[in-house]
Order: sequence, then C-alpha cells, then structure tokens
Amino acid sequence: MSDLRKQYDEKGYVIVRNAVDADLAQETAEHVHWLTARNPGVRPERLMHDMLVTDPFMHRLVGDERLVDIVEIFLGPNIAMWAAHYIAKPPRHGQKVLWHQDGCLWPLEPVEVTTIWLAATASTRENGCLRVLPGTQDIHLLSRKEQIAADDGNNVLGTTVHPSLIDESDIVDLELQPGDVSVHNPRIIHGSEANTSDGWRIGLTLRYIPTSTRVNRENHPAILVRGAPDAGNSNEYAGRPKYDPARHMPFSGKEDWD
Ligand SMILES: O=C(O)CCC(=O)C(=O)O
Repeated sequence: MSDLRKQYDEKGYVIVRNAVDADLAQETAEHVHWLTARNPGVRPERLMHDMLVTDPFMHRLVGDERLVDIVEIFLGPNIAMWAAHYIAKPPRHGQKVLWHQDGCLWPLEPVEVTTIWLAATASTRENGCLRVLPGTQDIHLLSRKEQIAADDGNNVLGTTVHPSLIDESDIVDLELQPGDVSVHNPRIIHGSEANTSDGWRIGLTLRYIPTSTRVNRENHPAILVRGAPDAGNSNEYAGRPKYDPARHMPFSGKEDWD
C-alpha cells in the first residue's frame, strides 16, 4: 500500500486495479441508467452530488470498505465524501472535460482532498478516459484569474487552464476496466476527450476529505464514511437514508438500508 502513496506523491495519480468487484461496478452503471431514465432533462455527464447524497445505493458505495481503505492511506482515519459526480458519457456524443485543476474550483479549507475515480464500464482512449499530466500536482492552486471560461455548452465544466500549462507529450491516459479506480491529487491538471465510440463510458468521481477540512458551502451535506466529525468545523453530514422502492434503485444489500 505504501507504493500507492509513493506513486501518488511522485506523479499525482495512481491506479488501483480491481478495487471493487465487477458486480458492484455493474450496479454502479445500472444506477446511472436508472437516474438518467428518471431525469431526462439532465445530461448523464452531470449527475451531481445533490441528486446522490440522499440515495442509499450511493451511501453504500462511497462507504465501501475497499474504497475507504484506499482513501485512508492518503487522508488518515477520519474521512468524509463531500462531492460525488457521475460523469457518464453516452455513446457517440459524450462530452469532453477540458484540462483543469480540481482544487481551485472547490470551497474547501484547506484544500486537503483526494479523488477516487471509479470505472463502472471500461474507460479507454476510444471512449474518452481520464487523462492526466503527471508532475503538474506540484504547481500552485490556480486563482480564478488563471482559469479561462470555456462555456460552449459542449463540455462538462465550462472552464479550463491556459494552454501554456499543457505539454501534450506528457499526457498519460488512465485506461481502466470496470471495478478499477484511479486516485488523483487536487492540483494535477487533467481532463478527458469526448466519447465518440459506440459504447457508454461511465465513471463516478468521488471527492474524499479528512473531516478536519471544512466544506464552505451552505446546504451541501457530506457523507461521513469512517471515524468521527471534527469539532473544529461545522460541516454538515447527511443522515443514513432509508431504502424506499418507490424512490430508489434496488441494489444488492438494500435490506440493510430499511
Ligand atoms: O470523468 C472525466 O472524464 C473527468 C473527471 C475529472 O475531471 C475528475 O474526476 O476530476
């Protein structure tokens, strides 16, 4: 496990193969299709935290011991997940994610946070996998002025970084199979291409923090996944949701959420 930390510190990212089993990855993909069918006005690249934070399957998934054990290597024993986001790219017209740095976009004090990106389907060069620029985690957190608005309606974030920060010869494509995860640093510059393939590319990006990090956004509960809240800040935590067949996707183990 310390090898994970070593690579993460040197390169700004690390891959963990088979972090969860194929059945859970499959259920995660089904969750996206379930949500998409119920929210036809929302692009599947934008199934965001507010839609997920009261969902029992999401609580089951983000608290999975196998994921939280990985996160603990980077953040220590008191852990919350403050932002979940399915970036699910449909076949042939899945949107790209322009080059960006995560940490400069977030209301965290301090910006101590680690992202787990879970592959629910294969994620490949052909279908628009996550790509990173190793080493860029050593740059500073970019200010608002250093970001460039790019709101053409055709990309997921509407913002990007200056092209001078991108050296294309350094790009590493993080190709994953269902159940693999990549872990990335909040300062590393990363993005992804559009999905022009015939299949879905479904990823779930999960932002974990030590509970000592303050989430400075109102009405934005996090999910406590291990250890204890920190008395030094007023983070809000979502309660454990009850599974309701009228409102939630059925999932393996749902009886534990009655
Ligand atoms: O899923 C993608 O293509 C991009 C993900 C990303 O930017 C992130 O997880 O921070």
